[in-house]
Amino acid sequence: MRIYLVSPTHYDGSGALHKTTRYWTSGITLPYLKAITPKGHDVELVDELMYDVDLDRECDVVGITAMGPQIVRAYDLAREFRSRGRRVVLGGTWATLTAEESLRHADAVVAGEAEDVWPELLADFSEGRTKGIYRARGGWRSLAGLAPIDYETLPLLKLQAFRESALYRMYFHWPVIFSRGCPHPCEYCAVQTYYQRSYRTRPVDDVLEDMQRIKALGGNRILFLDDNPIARPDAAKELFRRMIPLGLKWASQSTVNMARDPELLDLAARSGCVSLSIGFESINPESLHGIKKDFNQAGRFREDIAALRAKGIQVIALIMVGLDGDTPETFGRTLQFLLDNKVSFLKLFTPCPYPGTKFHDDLVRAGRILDGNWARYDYGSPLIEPTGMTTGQMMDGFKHIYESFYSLKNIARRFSPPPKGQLLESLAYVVANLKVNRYLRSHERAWATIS
Ligand code: B12
Ligand code: SF4
Repeated sequence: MRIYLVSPTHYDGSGALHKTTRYWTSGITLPYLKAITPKGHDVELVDELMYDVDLDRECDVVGITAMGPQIVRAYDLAREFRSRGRRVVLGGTWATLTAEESLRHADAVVAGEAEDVWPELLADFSEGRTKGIYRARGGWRSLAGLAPIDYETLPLLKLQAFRESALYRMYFHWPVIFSRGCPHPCEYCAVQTYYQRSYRTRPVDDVLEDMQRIKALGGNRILFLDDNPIARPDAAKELFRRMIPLGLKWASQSTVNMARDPELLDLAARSGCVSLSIGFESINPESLHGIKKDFNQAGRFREDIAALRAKGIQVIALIMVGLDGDTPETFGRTLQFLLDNKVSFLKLFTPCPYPGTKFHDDLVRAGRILDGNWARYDYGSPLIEPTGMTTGQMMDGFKHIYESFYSLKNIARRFSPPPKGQLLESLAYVVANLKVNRYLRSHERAWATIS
């Protein structure tokens, strides 16, 4: 069969499609689905963030993935394709956690990991039938020997630009996966919900093989697409130790626990870690308790950030505002904390109740969800009624922190001095901060989409 795999973009505040001509990394969901597609099928892929989806493409099956607010566009695309006689499959985090709803928009839904059910689904489609929801079964499969993706045709990689431009080579981060899942209990999190708090790592040899393939293409900047690559510290230490001779630079998400294990942190830095996105979420212990993220221990953040900066690692802070336990007074303290500790980059979130999570279910029961339009389930929309402030105060505080954090004065303050060593990285971060400063001033709803 001819299979067309699509990663949709999302609609911006004005209802237009959010597009870009350049992106700092690329997803691997579609290349990986292509890699696990049984032989004999013809697979094409498109990421709508950068390219247009061809609604009239001659094909037998359209497979659509979706993250967060992209789900609304995914449903719209599904409708368009089905009206043209194509059969549509939806998969990914959102479709998994709302499988029954998603099936109303498609001929089939893959709920959970696709490895074992995708071939079965395609076989059914070939024979003109569908079972509706194809749920991954048989427990969490081993991650040894995952099908290798074709790195040269990553959907958002501009290979020509990569070959020709040193700036693009600094900008583009090659995606690699070390682990899947996360064992922590954070109640708002779609990841632990999807993976049911399971956690698996790939054999280090397999990961190094991916890195060698990237190096062979001239790449030396890696982005781990993991949510928590250090949940098994011994496995992470083995990986980092063996990465040292490769001489790569890498970035990742991580829990703050990275800063609390000196051996792990040292190996991370020596293996080329230059920046980490860390879900601090709140400086308020009570707010962390409310979302079951007590392991973060806000009282240690100051020391943690200092430890990371001392290793030359740029800290990207992920912070939620408007949690239960927050009051209008929390905004000022949060901003002060970010400035005093010289955080390099900030992503703010208003609480987002992703359907399927306990956080969502509790808020539905409490009647506190303000908006059921999935298109608004982005980083910065008022989706839940806060308890310690009005919704207006939450949004004003959100904008105030962003504006102040990215003001020219505070950019200068945060990078004086920059994290130890890695001066070129710091310079790149200053440029990124200046870009955000400009972007925030020129885009009304930029707050909701920084990623
Ligand atoms: C890497 C990543 C990114 C990268 C790459 C994005 C991309 N386009 O691929 C970056 C950092 C850019 C990113 C951005 C965003 N992300 Co993101 N991202 C992830 C992350 C960490 C890993 C996803 C991944 O690649 N996994 C590896 C692949 C192989 O696994 P997979 O995608 O799950 O696919 C498997 C199955 O799910 C299934 N499957 C998936 N799709 C489909 C489709 C079909 C047809 C089939 C058959 C099967 C199938 O098959 C695969 C093999 O088993 C996840 C967290 C997570 N662990 O899922 C968040 C996550 C998916 N992202 C999320 C969000 C919200 C976003 C943003 C919308 C945030 C924002 N507001 O900007 C943006 C969207 C940007 C964009 N336009 O793409 C949320 C989604 C929440 C939800 N309930 O939907 C997650 C769960 C993070 C979270 N903590 O909540 N993201
Ligand atoms: S630590 Fe991060 S990935 Fe893990 S459950 Fe909490 S929010 Fe989710």
